[in-house]
Amino acid sequence: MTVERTLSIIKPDATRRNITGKINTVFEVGGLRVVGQKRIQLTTKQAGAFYEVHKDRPFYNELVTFMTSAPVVVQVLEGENAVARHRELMGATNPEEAAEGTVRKLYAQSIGENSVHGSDSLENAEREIAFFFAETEILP
Ligand code: DAT
Ligand code: MG
Repeated sequence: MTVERTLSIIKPDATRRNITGKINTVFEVGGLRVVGQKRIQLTTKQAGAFYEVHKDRPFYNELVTFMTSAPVVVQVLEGENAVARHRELMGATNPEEAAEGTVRKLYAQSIGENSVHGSDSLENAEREIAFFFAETEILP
């Protein structure tokens, strides 16, 4: 049994549609717990740095513009195998390929406006959590 933490972001398409609670219900029912949470407006600089890994991809500018288009909810989720479990509950990047019952199948609007971000490895989770949260802001 490995309890992990992962970084979750509820994206602008979802804050705009007032469905952050519906999304977190999927995560909570799925066994994850919100242990840190804030609603913030990302700057272009922050969004660009957060998604730096994608800087050479054709969708990078579109992604940064979208992520700064409305507030986001950044949160730390904790639970058994949280990194993989969260990705499972999110569903595939492209909502057309996402499994039934996943957040992206239920709520995503397109491959770009896909409602949620989740860390893809434990190493990235640690880095991404530290990007947004001080240790004192995480309250299990
Ligand atoms: P994920 O968010 O599932 O980890 P990713 O890391 O490959 O997916 O891409 C990061 C985000 O970039 C993704 O959530 C939405 C956007 N994106 C990815 N592929 C895209 C594409 N082909 N067209 C437009 N946006 C895309
Ligand atoms: Mg990713």
